[in-house]
Amino acid sequence: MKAAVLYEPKSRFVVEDVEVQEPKHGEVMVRMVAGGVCHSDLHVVKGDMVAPLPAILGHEGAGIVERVGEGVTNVRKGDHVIPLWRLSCGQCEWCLGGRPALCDAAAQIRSTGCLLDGTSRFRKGSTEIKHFAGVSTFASLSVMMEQAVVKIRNDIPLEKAALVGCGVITGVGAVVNAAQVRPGASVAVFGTGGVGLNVIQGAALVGAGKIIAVDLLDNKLECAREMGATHEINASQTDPVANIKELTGGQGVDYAFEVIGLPETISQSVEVLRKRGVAVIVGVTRREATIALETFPMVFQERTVMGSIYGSARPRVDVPALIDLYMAGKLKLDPLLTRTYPLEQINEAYDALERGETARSVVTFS
Ligand code: PAD
Ligand code: ZN
Repeated sequence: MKAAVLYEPKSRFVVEDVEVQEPKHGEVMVRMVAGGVCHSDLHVVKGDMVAPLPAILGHEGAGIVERVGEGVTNVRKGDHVIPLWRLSCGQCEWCLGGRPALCDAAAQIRSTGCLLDGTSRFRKGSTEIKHFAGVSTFASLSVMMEQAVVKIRNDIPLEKAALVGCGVITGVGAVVNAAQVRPGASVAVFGTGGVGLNVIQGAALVGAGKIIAVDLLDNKLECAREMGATHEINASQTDPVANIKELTGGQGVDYAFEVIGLPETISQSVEVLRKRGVAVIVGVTRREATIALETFPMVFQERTVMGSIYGSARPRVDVPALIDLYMAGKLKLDPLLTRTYPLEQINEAYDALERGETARSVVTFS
């Protein structure tokens, strides 16, 4: 099978033939149809986020079950599925407590680059190739745990459905599950890429009032308006903090979302809060990053700062529900999918993401 392998940080993807082994007990083999080009993989490429390498990256995607290992009961050959980059074991404290995105087994998979039995299903000659986040969606045939796939209806095009597996659930979930934005509330969103646009879409879905989009690029801000932003600020031309204060009568916003992953914009998202405001950090920074927090407003204005991983969602329930919303015409996926690339052009797809030319693109497999 063909896959995009990253051998070391700060290098390019190598698209090559990789040997894939049969799914073992509790595992499924998925024929990937589309793999989403999300910024989180780019953090690994740049060495800002550490993952066991060499690995087949990719964590957003959609495909069709090709084969199932022994004991698999949730899905069967031919099912359309979305891989979950945080699987939920269903047994740990976090899964049982309704927080499957924090599953302990998912953390183990991520840190080892292996499936739950501690081994990998990918090889290139004598070299073991690791799994990324347990899903490795940049592979024409990938193997993952049964708990890492969710079956979806088969009447949605899989390139569109792929986006739900990370960008959509992360962005919409940050609004609905993490912040629990109230109708009429004011919202600022720093960074309107593939994930930030879905924060905007989530805010529009729950009936937020002002939805203020902040980015450095006009093309992203145009897309933000299409997704439901009511105001746009180009932070390369003007101070976003002063501008947001001005747009809110000097008060600031009820909710601010940072969807870039930079300490300075995280600080800005806290600075723009009004009394009882909530800042949600979604963007992934370099591992060692810190921010300084002005403590007085935290206390005297009762501010909250929180993080959100995987939309603080329950993906097995939320993924099919989001797809139903799209099919009912209530969730936007079409304007998000800017481009489709063959897997062979994955490096070009990431170059275009870095230059800010695409909102979300997917790679497809011939
Ligand atoms: P993206 O590259 O599509 O979007 C980032 C956007 O930020 C772009 O539109 C940039 O122009 C804009 N930007 C960059 N610098 C600034 C700045 N100083 N001020 C304003 N705007 C700026 O990335 P993405 O949407 O795929 O991912 C965004 C982040 O979210 C990234 O750090 C990714 O790793 C993280 C992420 N987190 C989760 C999670 O569960 N928390 C899931 C998926 C992605
Ligand atoms: Zn992602």
